[in-house]
Amino acid sequence: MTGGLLLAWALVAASAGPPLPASPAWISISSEELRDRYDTLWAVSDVHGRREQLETLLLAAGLAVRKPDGLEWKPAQAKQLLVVVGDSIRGGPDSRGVVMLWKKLQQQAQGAGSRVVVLLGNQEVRFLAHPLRGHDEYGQFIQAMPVAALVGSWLFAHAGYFDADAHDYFARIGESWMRGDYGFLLQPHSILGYHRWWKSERRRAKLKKRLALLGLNGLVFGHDPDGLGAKATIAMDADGWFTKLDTGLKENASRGMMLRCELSQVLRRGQLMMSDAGRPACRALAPDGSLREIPVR
Ligand SMILES: [Mn+2]
Repeated sequence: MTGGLLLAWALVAASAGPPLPASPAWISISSEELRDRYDTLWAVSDVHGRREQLETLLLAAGLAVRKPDGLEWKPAQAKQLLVVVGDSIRGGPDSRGVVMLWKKLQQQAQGAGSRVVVLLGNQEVRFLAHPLRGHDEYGQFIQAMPVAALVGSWLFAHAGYFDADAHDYFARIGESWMRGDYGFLLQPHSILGYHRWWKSERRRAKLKKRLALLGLNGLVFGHDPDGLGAKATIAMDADGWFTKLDTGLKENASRGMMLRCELSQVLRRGQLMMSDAGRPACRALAPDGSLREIPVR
């Protein structure tokens, strides 16, 4: 290795700080665990109570089968990791049906050698903060939802932006989540609440720096149906740092999509690569089962 290359490598290695500590308030899945346990990484967000549209997507993805009592995880469907990036509830007609389906699929996926991770969105936090929320199965499942997931080198979080040092910010998330005090997460500029931060180049640059300090190189988020300026579709930014998931199910702007990443294609030398020579490395699954190239914005 030449001196220049060695210096460049040392600078890159030194730029990442320590990883986040473990916490029940977020999920951490290392690149090694991804490589060893999963073939495919899926993500969906902002289902907003549209259970029928969600079922169509899960069937099209081959992750679920229809049984007389509703959808079930496909028994042989192993090595699939599905991350649900918040706002499963409110907007459409069947929030309870969506949450109970996640609960059932989460249990069945585990038995099949797969995993379903269901994260909080601002709508779930608003539900949890309400004094009259139920403490039944529905309320308990929502209360147990983590705030974010660190999967390989990507962060999955509903709005995605955080305006502080990552270790400080996640420490505060952990404290408030453990206490069941949702004021911090309810703030309009929280990691679950901040609308349209992606419109600001300055914020995008700041967020990239904060993610890089955690050793991360990508964010997958929902929350804004026009995220990155793309409506009714999943989209990726030109630098391959941001993927937005919300396709506008809340307002019936689309029938929904799921992000699908083949880990053999996107996992390179311990890092997830969102883009490959400027083109998105993942695909968008449409309700008709077709896999589409993700538009770049
Ligand atoms: Mn939202």
